[in-house]
Amino acid sequence: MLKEYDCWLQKRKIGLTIKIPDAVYVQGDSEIITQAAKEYVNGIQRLANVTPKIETKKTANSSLPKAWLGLISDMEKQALFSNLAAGAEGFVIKIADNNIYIAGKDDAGLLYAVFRFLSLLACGKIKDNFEISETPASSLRIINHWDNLDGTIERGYAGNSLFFKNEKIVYDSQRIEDYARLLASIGINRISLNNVNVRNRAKLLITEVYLEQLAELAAIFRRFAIRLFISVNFASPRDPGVLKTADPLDADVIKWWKECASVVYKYIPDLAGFIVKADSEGESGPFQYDRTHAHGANMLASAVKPYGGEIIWRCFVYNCQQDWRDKKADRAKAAYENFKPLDGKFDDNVILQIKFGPYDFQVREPVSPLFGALKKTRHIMELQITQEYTGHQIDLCYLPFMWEDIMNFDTGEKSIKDLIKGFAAVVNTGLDNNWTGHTLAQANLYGYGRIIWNPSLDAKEIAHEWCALSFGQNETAEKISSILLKSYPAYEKYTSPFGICFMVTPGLHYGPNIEGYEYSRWGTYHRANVKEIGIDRNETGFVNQYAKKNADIFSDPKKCPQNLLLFFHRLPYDFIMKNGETLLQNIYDTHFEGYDEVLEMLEQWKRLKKNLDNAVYESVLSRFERQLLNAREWRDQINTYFFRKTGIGDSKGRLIYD
Ligand code: GCV
Repeated sequence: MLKEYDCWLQKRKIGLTIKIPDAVYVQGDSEIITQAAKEYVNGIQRLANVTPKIETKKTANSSLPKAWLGLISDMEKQALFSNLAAGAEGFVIKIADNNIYIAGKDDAGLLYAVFRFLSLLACGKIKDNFEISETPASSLRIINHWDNLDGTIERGYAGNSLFFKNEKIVYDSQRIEDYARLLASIGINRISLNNVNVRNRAKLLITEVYLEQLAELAAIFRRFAIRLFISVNFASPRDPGVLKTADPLDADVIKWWKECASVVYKYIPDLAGFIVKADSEGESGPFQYDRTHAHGANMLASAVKPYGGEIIWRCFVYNCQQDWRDKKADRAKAAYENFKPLDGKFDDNVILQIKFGPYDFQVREPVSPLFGALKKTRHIMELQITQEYTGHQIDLCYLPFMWEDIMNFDTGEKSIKDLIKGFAAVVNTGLDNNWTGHTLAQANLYGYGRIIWNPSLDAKEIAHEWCALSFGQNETAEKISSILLKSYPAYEKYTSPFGICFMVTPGLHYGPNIEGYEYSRWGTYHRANVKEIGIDRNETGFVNQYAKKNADIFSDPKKCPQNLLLFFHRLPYDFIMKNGETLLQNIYDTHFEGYDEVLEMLEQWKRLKKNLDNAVYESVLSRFERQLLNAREWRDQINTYFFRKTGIGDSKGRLIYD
């Protein structure tokens, strides 16, 4: 039975496909290698209920088969891996003559190899003569927390912060170790703990007020090959009693950040660096001093450079005071307009972090045109695991379904999976016992790690893997996997139609409010009237931010992918879609279908009752019941809205609440 807390690292006696050797020989004694050995022993205990004996060189009995853990460079001497290669953080696993060889390219690679071996073992894939070599596709695999020092989490739906409470660093070290284990098991190698909106006392995280304790947290993550980033406030030097300015070209400001970095690195010598949200949604930034974002980022980069640190600079910069009457302004254009002209002007330890879409983590947006446009600047993609716009972990929405599409998007030159070598994601975890609020939302955290490690994996494979690891290799797992795969299309169908975005309740971002953002300052309008809906993004010029190949597709309503039609075009309700029906009829149909699909998922879940742990069954059931209400609300409000605007009913005669 699933123990929610253990996520995909369940204790379960599996049918073994190889003989597990009695001993494990560990070569190397670094902190991470020692952890890797512990994980091997614990993993074998939880899956096979035996405890392998750890051997060191001196005690090793070389004649017996063993599990061999070490670095590839050491094991290579035995000419074991002649046909397999691995790059940084990669590994090789090989089974031969009752021996298990688990070898990392480096210490982190060994840790990942152990977790991979255990998950393959749990899935029944390890057989005699098995060989595998893997290297992560991305070198930066980051988790961003938006945790506040008071313990709340911005856009968090799984309880309070794992790290902070009442303006203090407060944590359960066993729990943090368990968290680090979960993250390392899916290959995460960087984490930021505090919100990018760095307010009040969070500004002091880079001072001796908090650094000692932060260093203790860093030490736990370090054993799992995870390095910390800290979110900082660009305007910190301007705080009362410090300086009068935060101008990045001011000598005192430069000195202030250098001194700050020297203190921070004294406590956390391997700190990965700082993350900055500047000139964004009310946060200060270089614009206030007539400086560019390159000025701002490079100034901070030079402060952390002596210590090998990096600056992650977010590109979520847009005018959040827009006037809805101004038809020329287009928020979708902002990231490209702000950062493309600066391409090549950033220092080499600056990394731009760009949200995957031009808006803000919507259920359906095109990939931002900034990907593929930046040629001379390091940049990574920001995803959102926490379900801010995708159902608050009340509604089931399996996100790898969307991420698979993003990975395969061709920027005109290369696909995202070939182009982007780093990802960050706002995480969905908190103090809830199951970490993610909705137990099935664990699949989103798992899926993030897996897809950024290997972007060629598809959502289906990941769902199967997660279900098998969480529920065992059985029919129940298969059924849960099929529910997961239905969930994203269903969510997309019952919420805002065809890529139009932002019909959610303002601020909260759960549930429908069709015109909630229509007359506000946020710049996310759909401009529906009695005849038509959408923004013509040929007219605003947004389409031309893409490479020609994509601009040609997006600019033409006949070629534009249908799920993005209303992102790119302003269309009459009688526009004929691919299925020969009008846009309006398609809106009605998708909304009826979306609701029905939630109902079907709920019924499928009910049929699994006898095979599931009761607590898990009940908690997921209650969420499906709430999701059904939400889907009904969306269906009825959207359909009613368009029925009342157009006066044209459903051709199939279904009830629309007018
Ligand atoms: C951390 C959206 C969210 C904000 C978030 C912001 C960001 O606007 O609603 O809560 O702030 O994105 O990514 O900085």
